[in-house]
Amino acid sequence: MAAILKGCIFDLDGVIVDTARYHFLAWKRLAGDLGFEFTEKDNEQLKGVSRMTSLDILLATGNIEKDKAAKDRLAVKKNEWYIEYIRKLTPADILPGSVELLEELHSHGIKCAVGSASKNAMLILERLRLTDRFDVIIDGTRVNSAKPDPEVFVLAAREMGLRYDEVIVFEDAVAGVEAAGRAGMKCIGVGKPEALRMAATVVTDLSELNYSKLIKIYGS
Ligand code: B16
Ligand code: MG
Repeated sequence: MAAILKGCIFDLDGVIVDTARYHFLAWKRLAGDLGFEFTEKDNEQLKGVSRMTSLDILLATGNIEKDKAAKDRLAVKKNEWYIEYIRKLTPADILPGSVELLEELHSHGIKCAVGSASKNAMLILERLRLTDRFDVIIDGTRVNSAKPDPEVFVLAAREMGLRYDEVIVFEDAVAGVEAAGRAGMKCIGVGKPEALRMAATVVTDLSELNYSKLIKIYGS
């Protein structure tokens, strides 16, 4: 029997809200403290990957080696700066089409989840006043393995009580698209088509989607 779409799993940073800018500003500041330049292009590699992997990439960019304790301190510092930015988020920062799509999906009985690598996801959702719009929230505090490992999406589907072939994932990062693929989940890329080639379809933002378009993509 053909599977029916029953759930949607949304990545947070880059799909529901553009926090990549704030991650960049905080990482750039850290790089500045360590004495090297960190560009927006360098920052592309950090999208969707965990905080500690991001730090490893940043240190490699600056040719810097640190022990575990020093890395932990740097990650805390970066996160403090990042939190200063995200505390200022308001519902006006929600990316176009997100609220409308969530409302429409709920009206059709489709469950909605967040599947984010961020350990700050709860704070971000609170600031955006979106917490109650999701049936399930899986964030970086709930998983052992970061994207491209599929754990975050697998847990989200499981908590929604759905099979992997009954959900669609929305992702802006290459690591996230790969994670969805590894879980056997259909994935819609949000962002640039050239970067998200593994996704079933790529949209600029969620305002390009509605329930009937999703059903078509899901069935294709
Ligand atoms: P944090 P997502 C990811 O969130 C970001 O895309 C990525 O740039 C960040 O390093 C990661 O969260 C960890 O974030 O430092 O807040 O725990 O895109 O999976 O929602
Ligand atoms: Mg993302």
